[in-house]
Amino acid sequence: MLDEIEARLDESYDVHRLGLERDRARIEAKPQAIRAVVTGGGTGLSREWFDRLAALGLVAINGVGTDKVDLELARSRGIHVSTTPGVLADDVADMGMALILGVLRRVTEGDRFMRRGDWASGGKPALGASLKGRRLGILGLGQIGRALGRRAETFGMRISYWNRSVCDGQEAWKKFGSPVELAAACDVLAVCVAATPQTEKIVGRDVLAALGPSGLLVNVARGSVVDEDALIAALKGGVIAGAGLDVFVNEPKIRSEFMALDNVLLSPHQGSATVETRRAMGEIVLANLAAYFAGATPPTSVP
Ligand code: 8YV
Repeated sequence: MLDEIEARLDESYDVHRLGLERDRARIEAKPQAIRAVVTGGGTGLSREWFDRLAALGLVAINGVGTDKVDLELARSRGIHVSTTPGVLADDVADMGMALILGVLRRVTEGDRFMRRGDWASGGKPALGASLKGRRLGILGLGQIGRALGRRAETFGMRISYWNRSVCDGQEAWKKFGSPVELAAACDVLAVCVAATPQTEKIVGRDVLAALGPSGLLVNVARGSVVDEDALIAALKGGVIAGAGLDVFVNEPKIRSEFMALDNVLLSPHQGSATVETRRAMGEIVLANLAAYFAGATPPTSVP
């Protein structure tokens, strides 16, 4: 969260930050005093904390993902869960484009090449690959998937998608019946699907094999929707050509194998991490807290 949002939290509330040693001790000494929790989409709130916070009435997520919060448990205790919808899809889609461009045009590789002094000493940088004419498959056509498709179209990419439910108004893009069929028909597979029990490891060995040895995987959704064992094996064994990843299963302590792979562009979960979007997200978090503490329903609580 932006400092300015943190400061506004401090102006209105008695805030205890779990990451600060002294605050943590205060929370642990009197957990029943905590009435609302602000957390990240990738962090959520563990079952253990739910159990300890007896007076909890709101979990305000600074993000759109609810996969790290037990919604059933919240519902059974009458606890509101709010998110920050409608403000972050464009930036996450931009990150998707950044990863596609970064890998296909070898941006970080070129940066490393120059810093090593290889250019100056007569080395030849490797050629990249054009976006124009390449087939982009979008797995999950929600707001982020659509925003990515629109962007990629202007780069000359050919768009197709898979989505669990019917998507109206998307007739121009070809829809495939399964993730495997989509992967087999595209060069770049972009994962934009929400993390649910149904989408866990939806990108597994079969999808990666279908994507093929010149295929590229991009993930701006959640680590859990990709089988990381299968992905690491595919990247090592040439089953796919490369990957651009903004999300991982065990953030921030990601699998060390990723660091050793040259054909992967790694990003530390930065999809929504711009000043503008984090400001907009922060405003929504503040609005949800204000409503809850005024005795009203938080405006963007999950139904
Ligand atoms: C944030 C996210 O990076 O929206 C989400 O679910 O994961 C991201 O937008 C995260 O919530 C940080 O607070």
